[in-house]
Amino acid sequence: MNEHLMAIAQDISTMKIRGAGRIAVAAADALRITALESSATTYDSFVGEIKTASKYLVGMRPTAVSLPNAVRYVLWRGINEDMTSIEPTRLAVIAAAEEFISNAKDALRLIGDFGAKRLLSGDKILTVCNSNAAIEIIKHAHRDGKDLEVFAMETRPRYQGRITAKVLAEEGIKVNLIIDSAARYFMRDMDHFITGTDAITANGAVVNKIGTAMAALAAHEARVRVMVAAETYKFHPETIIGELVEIEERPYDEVVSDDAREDLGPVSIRNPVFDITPSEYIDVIVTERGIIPPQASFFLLTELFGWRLTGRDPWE
Ligand code: RI2
Repeated sequence: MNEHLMAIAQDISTMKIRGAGRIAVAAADALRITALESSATTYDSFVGEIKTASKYLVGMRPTAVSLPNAVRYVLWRGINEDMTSIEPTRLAVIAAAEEFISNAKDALRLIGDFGAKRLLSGDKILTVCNSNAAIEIIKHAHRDGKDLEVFAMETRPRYQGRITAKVLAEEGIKVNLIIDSAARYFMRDMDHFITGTDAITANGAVVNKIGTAMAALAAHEARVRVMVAAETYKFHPETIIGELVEIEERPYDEVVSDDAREDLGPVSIRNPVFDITPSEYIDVIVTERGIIPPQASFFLLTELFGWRLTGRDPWE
């Protein structure tokens, strides 16, 4: 397999490349590089190489649907079974990957634009983890001259909330870093809870970093609006035919040190990375196609994927 592709896949697996959007863009880029550098001499061996690379990539992280969706985008547009010559196929795969990457960038800009309209000067905003899409909304509103204050949940165990806090503070936004369990304490002062997502299901449930569902429940109880920022490639096509979203569980050493592990003896350390927020706790999902209620997820999914929903994965 292409060594650049394997390095990118490794970075996705170890979370050196993380964040559902960045993972998707990195996967599309890995396929672009594979197509560009392939030394295959026949159409069949070229397609075989791209499919093997795709299958390998989608196995790197199980929950973020952005990863298989990015790969689907490239394969559906790049590989056409009617085409039998290698060079046009290589160019089509490269073009599809470049198109995905460019669309992803445009989507972020539009999400920022649409979501920012719902924020008012003086608003206090809770965030979780580190989401480019959520950050884009906050930054956009700030650049529009709105005076905002952010409360960033630190997001144990990997503390991605610190990245969010730093990035927004660098923009000149007032930011407070809080421990995750302080979310309810501060909730009464919040106007919005803004989050990104790794996958949205057909029934409008939002899969996101562990702790999101707890904060959304507290927001619901306190009548604080919950806004989810999501490019449309975060919608999960297979949930429409009943598939469940697999929740990734990562190693114990993200939670405790080896010394603490030993000290705890037979205690098992569990580290699920994502949780599921039901649609009842979500007010709006901000996509590049506009703002939708979570209940519209089914319709958006059928529009996005249509007949392809029950088809075989293009890397099979
Ligand atoms: P953007 C992240 O997952 C977080 O859960 C974040 O909310 C989500 O991806 C979406 O991020 P992880 O890769 O695509 O850190 O909005 O596990 O950047």
